[in-house]
Amino acid sequence: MELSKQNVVSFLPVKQPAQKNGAGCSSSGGNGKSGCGSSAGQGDLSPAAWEKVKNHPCYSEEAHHYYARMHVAVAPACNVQCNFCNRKYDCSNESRPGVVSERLLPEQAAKKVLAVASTIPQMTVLGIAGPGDPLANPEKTFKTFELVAEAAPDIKLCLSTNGLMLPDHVDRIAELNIDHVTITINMVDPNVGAKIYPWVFYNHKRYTGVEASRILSERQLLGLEMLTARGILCKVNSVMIPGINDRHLVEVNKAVKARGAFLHNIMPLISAPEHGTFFGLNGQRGPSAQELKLLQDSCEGEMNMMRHCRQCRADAVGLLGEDRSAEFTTEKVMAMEVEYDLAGRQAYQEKVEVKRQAVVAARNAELATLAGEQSDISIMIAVATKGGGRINEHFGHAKEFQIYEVSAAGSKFVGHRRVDNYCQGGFAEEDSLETVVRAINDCQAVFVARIGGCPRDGLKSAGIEPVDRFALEYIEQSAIAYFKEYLGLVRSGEVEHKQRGDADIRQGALIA
Ligand code: CLF
Ligand code: SF4
Repeated sequence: MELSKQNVVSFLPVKQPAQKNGAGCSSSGGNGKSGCGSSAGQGDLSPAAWEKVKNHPCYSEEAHHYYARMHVAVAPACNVQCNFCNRKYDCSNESRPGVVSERLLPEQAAKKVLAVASTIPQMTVLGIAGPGDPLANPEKTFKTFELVAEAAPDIKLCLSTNGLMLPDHVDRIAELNIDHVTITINMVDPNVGAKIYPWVFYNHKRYTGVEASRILSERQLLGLEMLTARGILCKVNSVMIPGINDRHLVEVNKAVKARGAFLHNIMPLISAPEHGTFFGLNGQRGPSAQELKLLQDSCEGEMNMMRHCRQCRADAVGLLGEDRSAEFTTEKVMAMEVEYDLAGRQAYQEKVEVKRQAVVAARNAELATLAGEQSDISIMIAVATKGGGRINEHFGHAKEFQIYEVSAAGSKFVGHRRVDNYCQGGFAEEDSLETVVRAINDCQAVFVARIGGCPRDGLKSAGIEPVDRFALEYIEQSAIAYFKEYLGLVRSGEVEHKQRGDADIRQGALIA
């Protein structure tokens, strides 16, 4: 992207703001590694694997800007107790704590899937992820998948489980063409597990302590091996619990990689006391943004890391990060006349692919202008976006910021930060500006479609440059252009490059 003369940059001189968590940024810079968790698209995936992931918003970071998923909450029971879960709410293995989903019967769920698919043609994946464990409710789970497979054969089926009962159901999973399975594996050492799982209920008996975790771990790893032997793509979710399994997750990463897992999603523990979980009530903290990123970076070798998980609710609908479930309550769905238009969905998705290719081409063209660039500098940029790979959200309306790391190797999506939106009901909330600053404090700049004068000044005084001159442009292309300018200013001595501080991961209750 070439900049016009009016677009001459006004980078802020870098200054270090107060660091809330005290952990200095030691970001290692984007290495440009390709993979499913990166924005690099097909990369080195086989054509068969690419076909499975290319429009799955969780298995492909790039796809999550364009394609939506939905969950149906048909599985209420659970056979495990996790210390980060309050059983009043949805399964925290794939949901943030404190969320309650509307529970459905399989027939209601199937009708809901058709209703959503007819309204949201870019909805490509049905996941069952709770509110308990889907395989502690196998009949309801598989009945729902059967009904959907028959009525909407183009929708990918996706299952998320704690893994305890997985080996018993692998054949059924394969028969039903469920080719994406997530297993939450928080440990491979039962001594670590005993600090996370007070009990498991297996073969009509309750087990506690180390024995409970030994059974769980053996069953999880066996299930993973059985699935990958059948060519089913497996993602492993792990909750990062500082002081309990944070260092150990490197071992978990190696163990699941050795058993053929396709993708590893390390998620932050969310443990606000108001969620009423054991960890929340006992003061167990979650990781800071940089602690999470450093662990993800250290696990990123041959293994694809997922960094765009939104810890969705068990009845989530829409793009990751948005929640349209209120449009599809049981009452509304049951009253809807649904006509499943397969051809219409396919035509829509073909148009999405054309837009997606344009974004990739623009990014690659901009990246080519960095060829031969030698620099160790990397910066992080927060982006306000509504999707489509563009900078198209007003600062005050953003409920989350996507975070990109940019270096001479290119740009890379490295996470997102949830915030209370600054503009609430037309009024600016000064307290929420502070929350936003803490959430993106490790970023050099924030890209927005528009921004008002007050938040602009507040961001600048925190050392974060508000940038609206790339409004409506492509995110990665703009990030690379900004980085080039930044490097130029550092080299000319106008800006002194310093790594920024740490940032907060939101712990409070969230509705979506
Ligand atoms: Fe749902 Fe999970 Fe399938 Fe995705 S979610 S069952 S793999 S379709 Fe995705 Fe949501 Fe994260 Fe899960 S963002 S919580 S990883
Ligand atoms: Fe809660 Fe899910 Fe753990 Fe069951 S598996 S206790 S529902 S977090």
